[in-house]
Amino acid sequence: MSESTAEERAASEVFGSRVARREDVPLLTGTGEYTDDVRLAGELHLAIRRSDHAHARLVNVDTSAAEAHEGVVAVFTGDDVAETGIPNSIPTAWSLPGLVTPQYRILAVDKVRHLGDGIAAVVAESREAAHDAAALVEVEYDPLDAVVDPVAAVSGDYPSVHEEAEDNVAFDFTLGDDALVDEAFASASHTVSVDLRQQRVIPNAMEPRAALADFDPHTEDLRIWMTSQNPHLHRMLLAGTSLGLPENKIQVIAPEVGGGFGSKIYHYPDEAVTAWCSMQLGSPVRWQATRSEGYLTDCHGRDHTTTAEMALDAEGSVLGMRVETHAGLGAHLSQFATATPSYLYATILSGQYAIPAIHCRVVGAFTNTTPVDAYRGAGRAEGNYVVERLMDVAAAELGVDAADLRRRNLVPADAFPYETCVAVVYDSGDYERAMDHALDLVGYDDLRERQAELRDEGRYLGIGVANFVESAGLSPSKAAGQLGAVAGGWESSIVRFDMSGTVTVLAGTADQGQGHRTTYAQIVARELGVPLDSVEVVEGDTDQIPQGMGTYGSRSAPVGGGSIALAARDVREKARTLAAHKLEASEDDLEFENGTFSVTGAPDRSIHIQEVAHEAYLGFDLPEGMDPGLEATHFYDPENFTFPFGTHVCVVEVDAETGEVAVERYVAVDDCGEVINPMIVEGQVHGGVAQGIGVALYEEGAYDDDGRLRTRRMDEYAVPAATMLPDFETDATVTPSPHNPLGVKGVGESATIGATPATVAAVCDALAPFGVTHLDMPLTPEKLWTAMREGEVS
Ligand code: MCN
Repeated sequence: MSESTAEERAASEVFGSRVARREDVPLLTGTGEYTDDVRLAGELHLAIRRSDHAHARLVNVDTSAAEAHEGVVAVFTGDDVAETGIPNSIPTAWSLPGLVTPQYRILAVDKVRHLGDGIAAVVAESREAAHDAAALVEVEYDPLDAVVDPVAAVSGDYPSVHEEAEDNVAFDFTLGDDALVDEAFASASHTVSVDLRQQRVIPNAMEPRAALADFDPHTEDLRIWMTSQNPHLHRMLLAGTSLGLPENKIQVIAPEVGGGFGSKIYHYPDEAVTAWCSMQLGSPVRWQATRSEGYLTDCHGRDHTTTAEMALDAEGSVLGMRVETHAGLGAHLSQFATATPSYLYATILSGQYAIPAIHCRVVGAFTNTTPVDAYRGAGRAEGNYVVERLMDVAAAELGVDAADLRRRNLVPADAFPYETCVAVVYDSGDYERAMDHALDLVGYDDLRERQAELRDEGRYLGIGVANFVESAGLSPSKAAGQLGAVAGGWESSIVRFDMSGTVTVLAGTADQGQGHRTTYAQIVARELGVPLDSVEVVEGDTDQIPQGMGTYGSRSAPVGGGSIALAARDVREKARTLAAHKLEASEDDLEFENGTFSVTGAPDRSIHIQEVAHEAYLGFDLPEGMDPGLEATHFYDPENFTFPFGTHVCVVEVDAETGEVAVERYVAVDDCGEVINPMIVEGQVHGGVAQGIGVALYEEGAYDDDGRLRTRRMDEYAVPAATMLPDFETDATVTPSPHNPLGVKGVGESATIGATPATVAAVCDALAPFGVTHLDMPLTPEKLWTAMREGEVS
């Protein structure tokens, strides 16, 4: 909590303080405005009739009964959409060599490829009428065999999901030096191998996806409110690839967005269909996903099947790693479906360790399932999981302590910037310091003693240590472009003084719960020395904010925050010139502290930046050649990712009778460089740990062999409740990023990345007496009970 009100404190102290989140009052009192709260006169409601089969040819779609239903205004099919000649394509945003990119239409024609494929759009005067009529659309199918598993999909035993990819392979990606890895394995004293499943998980934002589209047939302007993590990207994709409208005729507004976790990055068919229906009918059209519809259509995460091997020398130094992964992509390529299991995954496989040789192959497979894309931790979670599981399996097989083996292989603090053998340069780090701190906090040595005592009593305590490193804030644009990205990694912000001295920040990122309105104001308060309360932050409206890339990949603090700081500094420099003019001093003789410019050695000759702003807008007395006004736009394109890191330790007890896991303690030491707001960072860590533990112990998006999603409701998909989690013990070390203007690194995904391997390690450690070295997630009581019954007690 903030100890004093922010405005009473010197502005320079605001950055780094536990300022209370400004956004919480409307969010917690129910007065925030979400897409579903926006009301327009004459709104119609859209329901999308989805497929009854995971894989089938469409023989006939009869809409007559639906059209006759009371209240129905129109029913459209995929053929109706195609006839209007729009581009009709949901694109992928990252190309890879040899990538197969079948057309992903906004409504299906000819064939359905998963249960979420839309077949007809039913627009009615009420939501109920639209849903009732959607059920009346009569669809005749010619069913085909479905495939849900990424390894089976490319085996040749199943029909093609797309004609363009007969073998169901969308891409076959490799990174690293194969020959060097072979040499490492040939010279190794020990080699270990593990087969891993990183199961499909389903994002669970509190607010399901929604859109309200309003097309004006006279001006041909389209305004769309939607649950978006990146309104400008949605504007660009609606314009260029799905609807074919001029970009400057579209306004995308993301009001409050109730969580995203990646799922609201993407341009989905549903929002495009909503807008297209509004264009056909000239009326506002609203679509609101139900929770089950979201489970079927929001991009899922993970879905990796991996064989990973590690080669070590006699002292336990890692010599090399070989990784082969089949990544399920689902039925269609979503925007980052190609980047997530390739560049975001393979480039982080070195983890925190100095590993001289790594080779990774990833086969991206089409399956008859919901498209898979980035989910919190995306790619980096999967990569860290692989190297951390290998560390644990190697430690068990070598008979050494898992923390010791990790320590032996850490990249040393004096080796930064550190170039890995998988094509990235870690900007800064002190891995051992964070690891020592986490082990101290948890009391690692004492815990090991207690573990031994409890084992004698037939109780199974497990201690899991996970080190992780993450790439946060995708950049730089030039390199991303060379690797296949179709958009850059920059961010853009405007910092604007008003005449009365208040400041508005227009940011191209888009909050879904991360607290940008607080932390961005903290940045500006420090840079400009103005009270926190005089700074307003605006996000999420493409008509107010000219350009932006959005919020994902933990980029808002390092990239968005960087652009805000640089824009504020541009403003400060213009203000300095004007202040020097007013004070009749040289700019070089001016000091700037807490918002006041003063002449060195003559503190009574001073002027506050808010007064300077007033003068800038009066325009009566400006230096020669200076234009009126005080604002700046800054596009910031970082020279590298930032690489946050940390060590998490999970302590569990597994009930020998039931297989139930009790998480007893959870210690997280995170390093995200300089911290703008420690309370917000802790909140991010808490949420991330909860999600990471959820993946390890409870969550799985499960299909049956016919491609039917078995987990279609919240009571079928186990999201952890607060009562299932311990109090989290969090702390931080601070290793600033050397290239970021604020020294910050991202934190939004870190804890998700650390928590999953730490929890799995803890459970496997608890079951070590039963000969267990690895079990696949989710670690359900049944799975553990069976492993204990089948295992040999040592
Ligand atoms: N921050 C800070 N100091 C730092 C780093 C970050 O004070 N050194 C603050 C930032 O200013 C911001 C928050 O922490 O208020 C998260 O910043 P950042 O790590 O830049 O992440 P983003 O804001 O870009 O958020 C994206 C990230 C991702 S990728 C997912 S997924 C995720 C997450 O954030 N989804 C979330 N956290 C979430 N939190 C909520 N409540 N809801 C989601 O959907």
